[in-house]
Amino acid sequence: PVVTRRADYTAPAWLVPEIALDFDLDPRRTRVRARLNVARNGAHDAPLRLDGDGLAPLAVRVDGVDADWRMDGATLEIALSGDAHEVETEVEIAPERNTQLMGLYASGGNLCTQCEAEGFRRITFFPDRPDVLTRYQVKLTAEKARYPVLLANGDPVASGDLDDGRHWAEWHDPFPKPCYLFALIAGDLAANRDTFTTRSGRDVEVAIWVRERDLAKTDHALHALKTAMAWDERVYGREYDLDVFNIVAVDDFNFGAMENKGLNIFNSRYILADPDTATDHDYDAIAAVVAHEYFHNWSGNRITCRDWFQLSLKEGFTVYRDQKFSADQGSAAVKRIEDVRTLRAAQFPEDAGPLAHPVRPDSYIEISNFYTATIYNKGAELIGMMATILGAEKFRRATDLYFDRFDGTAATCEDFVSCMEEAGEVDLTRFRRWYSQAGTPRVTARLVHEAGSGRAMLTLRQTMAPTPGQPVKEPMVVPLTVKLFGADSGREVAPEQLVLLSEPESEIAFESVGERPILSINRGFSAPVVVETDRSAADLGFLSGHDDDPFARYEAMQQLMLDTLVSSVQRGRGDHAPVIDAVRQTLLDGDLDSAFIAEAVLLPSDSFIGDQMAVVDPDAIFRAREALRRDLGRELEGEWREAYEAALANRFEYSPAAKGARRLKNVALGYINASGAPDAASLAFVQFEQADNMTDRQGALATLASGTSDKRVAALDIFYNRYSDNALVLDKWFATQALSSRDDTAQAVEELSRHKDFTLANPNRARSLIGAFAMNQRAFHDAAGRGYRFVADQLIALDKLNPQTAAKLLPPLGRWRRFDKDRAALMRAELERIVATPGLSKDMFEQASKSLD
Ligand code: DPP
Ligand code: ZN
Repeated sequence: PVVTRRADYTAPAWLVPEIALDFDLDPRRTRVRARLNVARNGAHDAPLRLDGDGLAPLAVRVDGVDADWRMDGATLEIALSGDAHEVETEVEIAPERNTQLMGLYASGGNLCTQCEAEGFRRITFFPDRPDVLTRYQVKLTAEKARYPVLLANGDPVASGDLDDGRHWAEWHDPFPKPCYLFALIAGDLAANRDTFTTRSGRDVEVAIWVRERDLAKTDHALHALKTAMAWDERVYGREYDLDVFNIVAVDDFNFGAMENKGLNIFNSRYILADPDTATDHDYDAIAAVVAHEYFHNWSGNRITCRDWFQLSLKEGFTVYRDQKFSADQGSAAVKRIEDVRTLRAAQFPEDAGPLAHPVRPDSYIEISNFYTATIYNKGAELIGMMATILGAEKFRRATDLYFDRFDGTAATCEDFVSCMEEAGEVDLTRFRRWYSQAGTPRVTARLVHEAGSGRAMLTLRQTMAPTPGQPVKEPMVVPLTVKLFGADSGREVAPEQLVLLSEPESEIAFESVGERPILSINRGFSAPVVVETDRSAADLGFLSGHDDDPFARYEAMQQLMLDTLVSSVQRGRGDHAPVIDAVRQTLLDGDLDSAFIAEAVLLPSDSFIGDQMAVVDPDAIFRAREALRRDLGRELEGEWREAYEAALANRFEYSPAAKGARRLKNVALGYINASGAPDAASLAFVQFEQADNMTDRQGALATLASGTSDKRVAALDIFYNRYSDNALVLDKWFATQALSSRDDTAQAVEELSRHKDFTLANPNRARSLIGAFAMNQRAFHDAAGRGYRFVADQLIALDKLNPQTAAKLLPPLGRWRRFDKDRAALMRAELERIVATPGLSKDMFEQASKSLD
């Protein structure tokens, strides 16, 4: 397979200022005529090369006459004599046979597109690279009865009926855009419409398009959209720029959603919500993704990426923007905790594994494999660190400069950082290493106090383990927010300050510290690093109850829990008392809100505990965690029941307070169940049956699904029958069982893969079973290798349909280095079997072969 390298970038030989596209739409046979105005870019005599994938030209004309052309592999090559020409091509494609869901495909009776990163070349011949910016004029023609709605990017300009039962519509997008932002939809859809008035007084028609029967589930997304539009005006000074903004939901989608100019296309799971079918988590995710795609209009569309190595330029920044947006809608502290948990669950393992890559990668085989937590979530942390270093005011000045200077262009990460530097009046030379070096820095912090002189010395040391292709690491710039509390008084003894650690080691002195200080560090998670301290259980207990930074408070509790669990795993037994005391203190703290309490008292996940250990022992981790859960359940049973009952009376409402109450209620239910209380299963079953919302119903179902009570099968059956016509809820039914902590989960999942509602053709469904199961550490890492074999079988089958989705599910199988010899050998054997599969996609080849190295 061909490796693409960042160092090889050259500007496009030909530009395409204008294109006219004419689609004759039909699921079996769609005719695509394209008229490109091409312009030679600079002095050279290179031919015009147009990317294609699975296309055969039916006609090629230059300036109206049949032209000389040849195919070079999948690329159409045309020799051109002048500096500007009109090039016409014609191809035929079959959307209904497109199982990759890249390009033009059929979903639920509609025709839709997904072009990022390289799907446009499956629709028509074109220089498929993000630095070719083109004005689009699009005509769609289709059978009217079947496809009454025809949408494309930009503004509608004309439409009409033909006398053969078909109709047509023309759309024009005045903003030059890369072809990955092209989109069209033909379908039988209904709209939830509204008007948004921009702050300069322009009216924008906004609409969310879904199938008629789902209309009632679109209010939340529509409200989120308008809230996001206003937020971007207020916080970043960015206004929407077209007269219409359309969002369409489809059921079969590789991504969560796509930011096509003026026509966002969404996976229906990030649009549809009502209390009966969507959890609070779903509601939050919908608002976040709607905002994310909307924000791309500026950070992504108006300013796009020069090449795909710059992907984090738009994704990291846009995730940062959507995270701040969500933080502004409710509890910023809880949002920060959730974001850090996601980073640790998805990105830290990536950085520590065979697929580690920098936020700005240097090479790829298949760019689809780089839509990763590193590009997105770590990329967002990089923006956050720069915002911290600059401060709010200068950060805003820097983003203004960036939007101003690079509007209408295809830019680079370097362009963004240089704006930060210029407007922020800081030197970010060394900070840039965050873009080029993979890996998670480890910072060791030691605090020594001399009682006599009142001086406290904080010694910080940073190290970073080698990653594939980067054996030696340079020191990073790590912004650490620190503060000291007095162990006796509990008061602040040194105010919060920002320390920029940029050397391998550095010392910070605090004067006039009269009592023994306790270190609070990486407050607010100011840097995406692992911090190691030698703080005692007592000090962590103190911070978990008293730190005034909510994140640091949460973090102290997590560290206390982790220390306890890791020592239990290693010694077979740990002292649970400090954790129980700290959890009690948090539970009974009347100043804390329920959402925060619920987050703080949750034990770290099996896999996060595993990440702390040299060799992961999934069974020992599971036992240690269950033992601590049981003791927490028993020792605090009264407190859990009180918390549970306090939340019982609430009727459904989507508000931060009501969400927090439900969160704490479900966490409490889990602990009551862990205590072994005889009535725990019936408590869960009553909640399951009486719930007026999906959060409570699924929370109860999850508790029952991990247990042994006779209510388990009943609840699963009731749930299935109640929602058998709702694909998104059935995904939850599959995922809940795949995440069960029962001993027979691997077997149950194998059986579920033969269930009549299971299909690999739908990415959500594939992820709900295969993806969820591979996250279930103990079940997936079954010592006999049953889980590995099952996942490999499924991925080999899925690869034939949808390589992109298959390859994204591979990483858990690639982490063999973290496990014992026997498991490692079993995992490697499956990776080898995948690599040896005839006809393997380059997506899977890249992921599996890199994982074996
Ligand atoms: N649609 C994906 C996202 O918004 C890729 N751009 O992140
Ligand atoms: Zn994005």
